Amino acid sequence: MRKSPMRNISWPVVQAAVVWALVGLVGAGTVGVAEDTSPAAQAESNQAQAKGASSREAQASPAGKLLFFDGFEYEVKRDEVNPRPAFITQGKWSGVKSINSGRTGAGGYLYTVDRIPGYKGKFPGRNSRRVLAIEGRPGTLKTQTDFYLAYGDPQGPANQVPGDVWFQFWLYLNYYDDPKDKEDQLSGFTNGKFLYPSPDGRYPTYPLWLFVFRHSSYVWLQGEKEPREIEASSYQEILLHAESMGRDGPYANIKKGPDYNRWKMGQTSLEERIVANRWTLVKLHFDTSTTSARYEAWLRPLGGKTVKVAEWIDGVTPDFSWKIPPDKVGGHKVFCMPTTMGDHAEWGDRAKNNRDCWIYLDDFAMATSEDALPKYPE
Ligand SMILES: [Ca+2]
Ligand SMILES: [Ca+2]
Repeated sequence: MRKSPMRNISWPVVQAAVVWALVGLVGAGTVGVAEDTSPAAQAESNQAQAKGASSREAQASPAGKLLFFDGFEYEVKRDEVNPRPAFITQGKWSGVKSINSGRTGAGGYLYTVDRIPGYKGKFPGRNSRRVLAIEGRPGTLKTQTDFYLAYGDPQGPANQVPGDVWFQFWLYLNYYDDPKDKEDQLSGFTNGKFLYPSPDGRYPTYPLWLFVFRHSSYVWLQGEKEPREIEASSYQEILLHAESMGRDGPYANIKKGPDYNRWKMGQTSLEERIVANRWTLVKLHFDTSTTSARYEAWLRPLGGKTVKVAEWIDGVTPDFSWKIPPDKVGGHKVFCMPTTMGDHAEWGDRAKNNRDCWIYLDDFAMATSEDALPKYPE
């Protein structure tokens, strides 16, 4: 049972249901009646916001639609409890759970910053003066986190996160040893979900895909005969990993893998990885809009080149299939980011290895096609 991260989610997200009731729904109801807070209006508002920064690209891509964009150019404080922070009022996220939003059991902070300890360069986002800080404390607290920003309305329509969906964001894992010991951010990373969608808005759930960060991963490198498990070279490096298990058995099927690994889609190239103290652009494509599914991922370091690091395509990737049952085809209502990091205290010794981490994120975007995502000159 514990081998599957899909099942590990169970307890933390029990609380998510409560959050939906308290923060997501009640929160939306407290907004003035003049303000349209429907997801469609929010997406439009955010799209307009993004267009302001990238009007040329938006005009040049009539086919695709930018559904959501947040550059995190607003202030959310770390050391002040606010149950309805600017993530909701300005960022248009539908919910938030963190220590500093006053939620118990969160195990982490979510806030925005205008500087990163130890980092001297510019932020990589459009006209960026602020970025999101994701501070996970599974090491200090010796248990799994359950903190997140939520997108989408569980009472709203299906496919608010479309079946064919693109995500893109800049990510920075900080490892900074302050000589004065005032701003140490000695991140380590063992494992954690990062994008956790739900088909019906409820949690825990079996999404059609789950995007995970891992220290140990199941990769199948191009040119190699078989997939294999590998460990990242340090805890300051993160491997991308996607899963598709399904309620009635694994949908993704890596045919040369053992039963317990058949749905774990690791990187297919290690030419690029997420490493500490460097901004990396992460671009993701999930398509479960037909019975034949796909997952692709690209990484691009700031100042570097784009490298495709994962390709799992039903009908194309050899010795692999990913068939979505016809009645499950489509997308999801909501997603949460990041949710769980580290292992739960109830799982015994494993939680002893948990580590704290400081992840920074800029220009989060979700779109219906690649050409609608913000572009950054190489
Ligand atoms: Ca920004
Ligand atoms: Ca230090």
